[in-house]
Amino acid sequence: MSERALRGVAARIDARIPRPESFTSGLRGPRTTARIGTWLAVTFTIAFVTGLYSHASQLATPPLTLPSGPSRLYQVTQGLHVAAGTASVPLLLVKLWSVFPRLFVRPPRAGRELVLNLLERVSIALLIGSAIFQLATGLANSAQWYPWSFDFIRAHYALAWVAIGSLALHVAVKLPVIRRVFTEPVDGPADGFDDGPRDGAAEPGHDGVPTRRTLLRATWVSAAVAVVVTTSVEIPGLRRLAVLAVRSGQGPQGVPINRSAVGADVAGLFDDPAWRLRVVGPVDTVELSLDDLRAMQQRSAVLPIACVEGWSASGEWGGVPVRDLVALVGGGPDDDVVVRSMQPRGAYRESRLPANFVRNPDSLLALTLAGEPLHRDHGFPCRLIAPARPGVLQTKWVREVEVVKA
Ligand SMILES: Nc1nc2c(c(=O)[nH]1)N[C@H]1C(S)=C(S)[C@@H](COP(=O)(O)O)O[C@H]1N2
Ligand SMILES: [Mo]
Repeated sequence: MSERALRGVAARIDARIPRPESFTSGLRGPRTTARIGTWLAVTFTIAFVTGLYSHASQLATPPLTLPSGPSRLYQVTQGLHVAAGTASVPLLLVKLWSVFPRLFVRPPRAGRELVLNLLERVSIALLIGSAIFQLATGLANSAQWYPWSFDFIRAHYALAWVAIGSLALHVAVKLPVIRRVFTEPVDGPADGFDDGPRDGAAEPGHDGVPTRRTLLRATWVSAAVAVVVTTSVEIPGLRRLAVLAVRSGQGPQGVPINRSAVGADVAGLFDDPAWRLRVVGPVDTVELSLDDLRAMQQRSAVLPIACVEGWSASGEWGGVPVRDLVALVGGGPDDDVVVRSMQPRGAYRESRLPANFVRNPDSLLALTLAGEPLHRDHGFPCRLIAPARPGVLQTKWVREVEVVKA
């Protein structure tokens, strides 16, 4: 093909790609984008900080000592994490809509401008890509749907750094525009921008086109509704509104079930009369029957199960403080405890309780919930329940407790 013919083809393709002017809604533009963007920066920062905390909580040996109280700490931070992510979905959709025409700005021809333009586009592609990835995988996770083959925790954690890093860069680059936006009125004429209606389009607030203020309010309301209908949080009255939540708060003994005894392959093991709890320590190893455990000093505590997936529910648990078991086998106050389930396979069959959690008297090897022996699906004959701890670490159907050096 001759160069002329090539140019002809290129021109025809170019003519078919829309131009920013092809999009006529006057509701788009910096005054909309920067306001929604500010909210997104807030929700992403909340999700990032609470996500880091959740990630650290789930490490076998966290890099720093995390507090074992107040008992609802993890319930609150993980509730915030899921709520912030959920609110981000409508915010991100409206924000992407508001900047969509800018995708079709033709890049500069050459030189320094072209390089800078490409760099900016790469950073925005990273931001949008990682943001969509985080929201999609997080949402699927809270719906207990795992349609992928990669390790969710590692991928969600790694991409969190990409998202927050490219977000910080983006805010820094856009800071002059953002500052200007907040000095201009939301609606009506503005000095600083050329974001009014395109030729031939109706102005916001006229001829049936809503004002920017209306668009922004509708966006805030959709974000709030998305959170309320999906997040089954323990706020009185709110749970009944969570019609789209995966876990409603129903379940035996008032607490939902994550994995059942049959699902964990422990049916036939958990009610074996020969079951004994093995407690392994630096000085002694003892085997305790359920009656032995019931004969020990009992303690009760109201503690939540707070699943990483975002649901949570509190119950009154009764049982033996873990620290009493540690003392029984000669462990000390600075020892950690590893709790092992009789579940034959699965990621959550073992967890480690750091020493400061062991020292907390509300960390229980629970035998009862709501005053009754544990339901088989809540971990009969006994389970770990400790304050300020992710649900995944509240090991059910416990077989062994081992005292280990921190
Ligand atoms: N052995 C074992 N313990 C487990 C699990 C598991 O799969 N196996 N799931 C964990 C998760 S993810 C949660 S949220 C809680 C839920 O406890 P519940 O089913 O009693 O509400 O149990 C935890 N303990
Ligand atoms: Mo969970």
